[in-house]
Amino acid sequence: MLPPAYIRSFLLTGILLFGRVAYAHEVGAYNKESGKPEGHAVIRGISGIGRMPDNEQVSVTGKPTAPLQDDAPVEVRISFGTSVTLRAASQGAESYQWFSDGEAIPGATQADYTTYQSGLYTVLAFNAEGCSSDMSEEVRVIVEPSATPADLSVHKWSESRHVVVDQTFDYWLSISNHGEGDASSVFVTDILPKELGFEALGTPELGTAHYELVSHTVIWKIDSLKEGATASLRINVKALQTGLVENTAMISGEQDDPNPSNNISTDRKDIAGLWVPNVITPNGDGKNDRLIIPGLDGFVANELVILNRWGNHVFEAKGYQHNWTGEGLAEGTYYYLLKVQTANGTWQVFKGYITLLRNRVNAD
Ligand SMILES: [Ca+2]
Ligand SMILES: [Ca+2]
Repeated sequence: MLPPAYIRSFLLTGILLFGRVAYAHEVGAYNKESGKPEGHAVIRGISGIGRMPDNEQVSVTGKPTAPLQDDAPVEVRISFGTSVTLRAASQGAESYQWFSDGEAIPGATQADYTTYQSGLYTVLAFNAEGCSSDMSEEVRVIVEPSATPADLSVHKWSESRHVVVDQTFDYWLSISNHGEGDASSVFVTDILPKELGFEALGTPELGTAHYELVSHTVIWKIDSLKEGATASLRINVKALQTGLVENTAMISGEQDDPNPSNNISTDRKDIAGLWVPNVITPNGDGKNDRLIIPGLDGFVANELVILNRWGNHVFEAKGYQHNWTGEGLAEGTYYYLLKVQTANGTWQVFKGYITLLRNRVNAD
């Protein structure tokens, strides 16, 4: 019989029977030397408010024994791609909870738990009353990487469309394992240059990805990339400055890589301050019917002049509203002169040709 060295009462939540309250008493004993609770029982009863349990319903259950006793191995080594099943054995246990590196593993509540990942594994046992055992001994699972080399590659590219300052656009990272073996602990990094602001990441096809603000780096981790497998990741950014943006991504894995030359990929993209289309087609089909100048509204002020081939002004605007349709003008080639004022007060001049087409196939 357990000496009642500690007694803790608690209400069983949500149970009310004809105005009476269900109680549970936890009864246990302390170990004199360690001072820790040792031995455990639960007595359940139903009583009127303010009275001791009248023992209408009583159950007494011993504490389950700690699973994974002394005979369990301390360390298990498995090779990459294989798994090991850990087994908890506890007297009086109804359910379990497995932990990896101290974190409860969701859904891992059976006596057996199968894993293919490294970690320090422990398990708790619960009896029918919900009393838990002591935490089990630890079992370390070590996954040893495959020794077969794997040729990883990364390819980085950006959207081909014109991008001006303050617009967002996408980069893509595409990775492959060309073999001959499977790759493990694959690590892809992409440092965004100062000309770009990070906006969002797509969901990677494999693994997990995040953006590290301090280092401006997209980090993409994949536990396992099988021989012949590919995966991609979309990175959405905003252009912050004009000029050529160079952006490099790198890949590495745990295995030897017989071809390091494809482990790095650079994309070069020209960010324009302005982009003036070189054709408009004012035929009412909704495509390129007006001269729309992306990026123009990012400037403090602007002045647009459009001239015909004889040098006559056919259109003039200060603070252009993207509304020139070439109305009343013949098809043909026109010349534009666009002045824009930047935030620091300086003026920049853009000039070039615009072709006006009315009755032909639309040029997008
Ligand atoms: Ca490679
Ligand atoms: Ca059109």
